[in-house]
Amino acid sequence: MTANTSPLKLTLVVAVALVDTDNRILLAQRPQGKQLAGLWEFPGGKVEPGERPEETLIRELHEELGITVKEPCLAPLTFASHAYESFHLLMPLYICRRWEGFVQSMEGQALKWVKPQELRGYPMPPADEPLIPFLLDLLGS
Ligand code: 9L3
Ligand code: MG
Repeated sequence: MTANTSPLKLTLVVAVALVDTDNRILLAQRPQGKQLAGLWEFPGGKVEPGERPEETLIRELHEELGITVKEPCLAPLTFASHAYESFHLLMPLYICRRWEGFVQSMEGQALKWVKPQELRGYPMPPADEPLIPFLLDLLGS
């Protein structure tokens, strides 16, 4: 066995499949200047120290999309993970069908409501792409 010389930096990021009444899912385009710029992701962000993942998601949805989500509306769906060169991303995906307010781009990011069967047409970060089959199963293709 080889000794593991570099500690694995684990980064916890939460993401959400926001689903509207037409069964469409919201994708957000990562802005220029950020890592993975131009790719379409399920909205979310990094869990800050002292936060529970659900609290992170509520905060991020408010900051990025201007909507208010209540914790019981967030149902855990599955996990994604991806090993980048400098860290390992662990990303629980939640589903959310109920929120207050209108979804708007608070940080200048492009937003798109996408039918499940059209998700594959949007280039995604490597952690997000493997989540598509779960959503197709859940929402129908
Ligand atoms: N990330 C991947 N897919 C997502 C989200 C919300 C985030 N659906 C990745 C991109 C970055 C890291 O997580 O490598 C942290 O995200 P951010 O804080 O740069 O948005
Ligand atoms: Mg984010």
